[in-house]
Amino acid sequence: MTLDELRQKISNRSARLGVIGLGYVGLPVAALFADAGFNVVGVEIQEARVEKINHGESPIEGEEPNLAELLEAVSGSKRLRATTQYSNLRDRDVILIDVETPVDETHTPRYTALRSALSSLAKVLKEGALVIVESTIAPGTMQKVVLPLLEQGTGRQVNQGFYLGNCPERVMPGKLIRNLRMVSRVVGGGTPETAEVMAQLYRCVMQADLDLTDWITAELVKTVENAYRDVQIAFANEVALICEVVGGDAWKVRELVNKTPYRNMHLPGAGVGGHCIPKDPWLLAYGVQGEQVSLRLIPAARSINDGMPGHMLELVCRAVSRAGGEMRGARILVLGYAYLENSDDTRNSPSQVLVQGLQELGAQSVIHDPFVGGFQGDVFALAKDCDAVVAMVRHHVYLQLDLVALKTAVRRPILVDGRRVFNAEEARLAGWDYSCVGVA
Ligand code: SAJ
Repeated sequence: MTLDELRQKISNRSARLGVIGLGYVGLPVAALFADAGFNVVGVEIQEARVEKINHGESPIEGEEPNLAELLEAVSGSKRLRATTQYSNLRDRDVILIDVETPVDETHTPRYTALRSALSSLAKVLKEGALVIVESTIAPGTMQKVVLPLLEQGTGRQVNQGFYLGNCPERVMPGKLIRNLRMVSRVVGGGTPETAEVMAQLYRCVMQADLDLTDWITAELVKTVENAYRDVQIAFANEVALICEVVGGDAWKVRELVNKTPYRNMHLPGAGVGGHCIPKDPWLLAYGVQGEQVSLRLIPAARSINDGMPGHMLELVCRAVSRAGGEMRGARILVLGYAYLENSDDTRNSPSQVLVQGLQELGAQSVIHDPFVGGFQGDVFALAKDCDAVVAMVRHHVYLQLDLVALKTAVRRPILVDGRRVFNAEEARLAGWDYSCVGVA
């Protein structure tokens, strides 16, 4: 199949699509293309997810507007089918790869899932098919990892026996469908013509800008945009630590700083979690490993943000000590286990680090999270006999929490706020020993 033939098939929606990895990215992507009229096969290793999706149900909890309805519609129309078998990709004209690309404890990318997907795909890849990597990858990965695996696995040359692109996703939990439709994307084609065909495909499901470029630029833009955010958050967290010791309120300082033109100070908080921000700066850094450049700001920002759950633990220890208690044997209620407000996603969540720290001090953690399975109990029952309450996630349900009632449940009215969920005056009027990250 030539790119011109593929253009035709995209134009009349007869192109058969494959999506590898039906997670937070792959599933909404598959559903959107199916909804746009394409026949889509999704390959997913988790059998349980496959079953749910084939029954038109979303395996993603949390508030994801439109996803459930979309899945139900496309499942009914039989335009989206999930499977665990790569053999179902044999007749696919375009394959999107949406597998995880984590970094390990040494901050080295772990491309196991990516390599496995590429090797399995290469065995069945149709002549002339277009492969698009949507996962976030370190600069240089398309050239050094993806391309060799596909050429060796298929025995064919890129731009002749198959076509290859990189179009990093820009989804955000809670806005999966909206972002896929409305947020611009960088389209990195192996050749300008490949980028054009990729853009034609994406225009079938999105209304935002498509910036056509090459592989390395697409890899850089994605990792830089998240490293940028991580550095911005780290700056806010460092200002929070300053305010705590000099007698300020970082939240107020931020509001006033941001009244200055061209300022956009981010929110301080209990830490930085998720599958993007903690990882992508390390993917960017990996791209220059061994080169004559030593990165200082990006690793320092990671260190500051990774230190915030420990700082929350410190604030809890100080408050318990102020009340004459001790951490060993203390019962601590942790409000929020997801990494982001109103999401069920717990990947790299700061709460996990806090709970680990509490355990190491001999304290007992009691976890509540309205979105995370296993932690959705009654917050007042969980608060019973607790020595402190720590707000780690700004889930909307906590904004209406009755602090007067909650105080009657706990043993010690200590409230440590990692996301400025509560109003300090209200908390103190309700009898709480209230402290907040970034406030003296
Ligand atoms: N966080 C702060 N302070 C902030 C913003 C976030 O502490 O000012 C924390 C959050 O609590 C969370 C972590 O950082 O633990 C990440 O939050 P996030 O809002 O960046 O959400 P993510 O991880 O879903 O990031 C995604 C990214 N999108 C993609 O990679 C496609 C990021 O580029 C977006 O900027 C971000 O969503 C967004 O704007 O919502």
